[in-house]
Amino acid sequence: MDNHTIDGGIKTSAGSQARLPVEWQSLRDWLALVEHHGSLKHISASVDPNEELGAITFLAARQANAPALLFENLLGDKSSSRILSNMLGASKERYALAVGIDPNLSTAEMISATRSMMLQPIKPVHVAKENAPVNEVVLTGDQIDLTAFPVPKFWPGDGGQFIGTGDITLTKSPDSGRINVGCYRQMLQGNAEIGLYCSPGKHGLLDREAWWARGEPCEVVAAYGIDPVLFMVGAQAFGAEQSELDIAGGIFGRPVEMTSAEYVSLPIPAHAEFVIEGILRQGRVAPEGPLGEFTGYYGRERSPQPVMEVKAIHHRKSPIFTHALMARYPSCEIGAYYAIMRSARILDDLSRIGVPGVVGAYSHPAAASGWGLVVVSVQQKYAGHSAQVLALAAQCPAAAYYTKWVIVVDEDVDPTDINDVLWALSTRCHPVEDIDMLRNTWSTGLDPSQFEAEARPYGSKVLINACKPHRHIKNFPQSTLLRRSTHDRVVKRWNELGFEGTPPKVAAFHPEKSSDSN
Ligand SMILES: Cc1cc2nc3c(=O)[nH]c(=O)nc-3n(C[C@H](O)[C@H](O)[C@H](O)COP(=O)(O)O)c2cc1C
Ligand SMILES: [Mn+2]
Repeated sequence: MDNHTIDGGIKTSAGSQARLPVEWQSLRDWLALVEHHGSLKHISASVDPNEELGAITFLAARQANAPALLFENLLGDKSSSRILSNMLGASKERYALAVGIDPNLSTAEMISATRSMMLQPIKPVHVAKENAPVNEVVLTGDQIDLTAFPVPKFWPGDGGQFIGTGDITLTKSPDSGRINVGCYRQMLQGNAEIGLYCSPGKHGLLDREAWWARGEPCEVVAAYGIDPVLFMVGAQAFGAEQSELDIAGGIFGRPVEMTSAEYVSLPIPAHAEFVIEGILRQGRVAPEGPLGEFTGYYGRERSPQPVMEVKAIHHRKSPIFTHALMARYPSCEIGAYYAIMRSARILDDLSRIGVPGVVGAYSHPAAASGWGLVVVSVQQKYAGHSAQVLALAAQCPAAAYYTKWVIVVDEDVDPTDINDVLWALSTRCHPVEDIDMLRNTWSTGLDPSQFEAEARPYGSKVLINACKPHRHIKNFPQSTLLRRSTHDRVVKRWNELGFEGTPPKVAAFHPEKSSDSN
């Protein structure tokens, strides 16, 4: 196929994984690209941020290909702010438009393209304050009033208004200086105060504990209007000493532009829509939550959580706040992009360990945003190989958190195709032989299946071997495959037979032997 250019100047060829640096710089540029692809809906009617915005997002996003929603008229707002929801959601096309790959690639191809772009980190660059669009408006001291901006409450049982859901949150390690970017929820606590919920093991929490252990406050920068690449890397688990800013640079194919803050020593993203600088002091807590979460439940009771003192605000005029509705798939903001990136990270972990024969992996987004279930495919090369891959996948850093169901399948089963996976589970797995359990694994206070709530961070996992049993692999019943010659004849006659378009692709064929060929 001919090369074609998608807006933003990204040259791709259909079906190819080649890519050039992403040319869009800001959320606004990216939205123009998304709009050109018919994947952005402007909502100009007045909408109440109090539950109505959440309800519209939930209903509009019940389809995986639902557009991103830009709310332009928020009830009671005098700040000319706008809110973007379903930014990426369950759309793998918008993921592709964010990272500069062909939106027509299959999920498996997107995972492999994502692996290569995440392996080439590029450090951020500094731009002067006066050249940073985020500094169109800078507010400090008494000028700070977060209640002047529209802040949604999403679900009827939410414990407050959440200003940070589609956010990125920067902290620094006091030991190494590494800047972490995480996406952690933030509840409005006052004009200049914001609650911050980080679950155990998250890097933002480890950084803050490290500052407090030195008797010093922890500086924080949070951005609530952020481009999709920074948002996605903030939401993904990378190594504790890796800076997600470098990973984002690798994905863009150029450095992320950062500028200096007014109060804290952390940098701020130069092209963000809305940024706050804050300080977390040990012992300063306030009741926080609950929030209707990615699990589809109010996962955790209201509890005391650290509060940020807000020291400065930077924003573009008429800022766009990014908001992430947490809900059941596909209405959840943790959707296709998350599943693709997590799967790429799992494949990286397995390849770093050096285990051979791993072919593919997928964290299905309908399984609690890709956190609930991981499928890995392997070409079995020796006795015990599939069990080895299964155990390593279950506890590798990219897959360990939350995951309850870990499944290994043979290479002829596509992990991204849930129909294929269910077929393997139902025909190759002998439950009494092929299931193991892990106990006391890394999980979260948001898992609704455990009681009492204190037990929730201790998870468990089921390891399911849905590969052909290696002992019997030679005489395992043959699966029904088309004879290549017959297949080719049917493909040629496809339109003559009255079918439109091209027939589905078939990867494997009946083994031809002289005895059974026609
Ligand atoms: C929309 C969204 C909201 C999230 N909210 C939280 C949260 O409130 N607390 C939390 O600990 N993790 C939350 N996460 C998950 C973290 O962002 C994710 O685990 C990430 O890896 C954290 O960064 P870290 O690995 O650098 O700690 C959220 C993720 C997304 C996409
Ligand atoms: Mn991190």
